[in-house]
Amino acid sequence: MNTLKILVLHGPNLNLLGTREPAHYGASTLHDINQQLTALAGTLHIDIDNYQSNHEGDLVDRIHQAVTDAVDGIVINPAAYTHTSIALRDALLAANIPFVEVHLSNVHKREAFRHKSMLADAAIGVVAGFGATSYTMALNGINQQLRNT
Ligand code: CA2
Repeated sequence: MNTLKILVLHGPNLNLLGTREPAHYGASTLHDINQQLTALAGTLHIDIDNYQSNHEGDLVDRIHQAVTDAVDGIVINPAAYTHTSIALRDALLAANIPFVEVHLSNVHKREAFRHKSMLADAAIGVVAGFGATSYTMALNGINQQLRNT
């Protein structure tokens, strides 16, 4: 089986996971989530790169770098930038790399401003509401899509 390259991007404040707001975001830390993803990636022949930033431009730069690095797919939790960032949308469209949008919480059960995503209509799919499991579902989903299985 060929190895796929997947980039996982975590947006602003997700470095705080596990330290507060467990009712919305669960008890797992970002380190826990990255470890779970890395373990799953190992079973799926995926070369995974996990990256978190609190800065929109850093995330845009990382998406540009993904083109140079010949990344096959992106799993992204854009966090609050989901609802605001035309820059992330433009970067993902320009990169033309298939991506899955992920949320820990079910954004549709929350405030109205979280119901709008700047990225969702360009994504392969969206996974929301399963806590840390949203990420493993997204990685399994993008793996299946890219391998056409
Ligand atoms: O549910 C998600 O994954 C979100 O992307 C999380 C974002 C929120 O703005 C989106 O609407 C939905 C917020 C991430 C903030 O993460 C924190 C983690 C721990 C403590 C405080 C914030």
